[in-house]
Amino acid sequence: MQFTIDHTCPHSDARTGVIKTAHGDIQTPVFMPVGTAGAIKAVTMEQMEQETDARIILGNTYHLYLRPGIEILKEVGGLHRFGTWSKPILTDSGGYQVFSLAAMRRITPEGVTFASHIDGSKHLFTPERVMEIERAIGADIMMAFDECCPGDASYAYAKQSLDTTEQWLDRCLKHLEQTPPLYGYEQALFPIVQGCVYPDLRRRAAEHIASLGAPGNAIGGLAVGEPTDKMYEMIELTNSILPKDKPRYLMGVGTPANILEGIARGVDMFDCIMPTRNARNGQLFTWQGTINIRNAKWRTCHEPIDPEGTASTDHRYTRAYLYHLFKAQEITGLTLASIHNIAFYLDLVNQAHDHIIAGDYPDWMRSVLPALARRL
Ligand code: PRF
Repeated sequence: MQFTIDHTCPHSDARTGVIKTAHGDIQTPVFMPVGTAGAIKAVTMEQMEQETDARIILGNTYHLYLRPGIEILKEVGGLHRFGTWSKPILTDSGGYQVFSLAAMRRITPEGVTFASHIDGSKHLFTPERVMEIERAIGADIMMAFDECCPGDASYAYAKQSLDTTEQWLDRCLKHLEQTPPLYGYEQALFPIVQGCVYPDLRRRAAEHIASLGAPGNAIGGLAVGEPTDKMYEMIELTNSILPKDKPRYLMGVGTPANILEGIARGVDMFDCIMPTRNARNGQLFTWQGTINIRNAKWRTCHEPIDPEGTASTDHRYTRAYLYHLFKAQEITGLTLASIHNIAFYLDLVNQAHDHIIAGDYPDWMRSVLPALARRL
């Protein structure tokens, strides 16, 4: 995997670049739509290709391991083939989903035992096991197995948690050195900086990870209940230490404003369930602000879903029609709203990209933030 930086912003830490993977190039900054169980909820792969500019999608180790299970994935040669997605895939390690979804989880230095949220069956995730699973899924980018501690964790808890995450990272790396990829192409491991909101822990984690020379690095443990200012402070601190010439991925973040602020602080990659989950609740992101399509004010609005939208469905269908679909609980409503929001998030990072190149990124960001925060 290779990362080249094409442009750096003279007024902020923003940059544009390209990540080269075995399944194609990824222009950065990039937003990665979340396909937890190997599907972007409510959207087909054809629609992802034709209606959005998605360049890489995310899968979750925790979910794919529980269902369909890695034997099925191995039989077909991995998730790219299983889901017919030929562009890059990144897998999260389960180090977050186990903590947010599984019941009865118990963390030991060895790993995490947990009960499946599907049938209550018991499982053990160790760093070695997670690497095996991510290899079998066939992700181009595999995330290290980490513990994400809550935004309000005590210093003592956060420190112990970071010790565990660092030991698990060493074990992930060692396991990968000793085992070849299953499908013959390169699968890059990204370490994850944890450390909660404690500057000395973040610094220690970032320095350790910077010394490893990984092909890319991630910032985890943010957007988990801490104040937004703290999140930005931790991003700045972490990015001041992580290598500049490697892609930086801010995990699970966030709102359109969070993404633009992250880009200004040198982040290249983002993922978040917000565009897809909020779409299913009727919330649409636009350059004019967010709208809730279930609001009665849209019942008679015969204007396009989004006159500025990049998806053809944004222009083909009207707000009144989408309002009707939501009211009638027609599942096509979920599809149209999800396509819209994914296309919007990709447009957001693409416009950021163009303004970094134009040299006016911070001014442009400041000019669009007020409208993005509006509720229409
Ligand atoms: N670790 C992992 N996945 C994540 C996170 C993390 O800290 C977050 C935190 N925002 C989202 N997804 N492995």
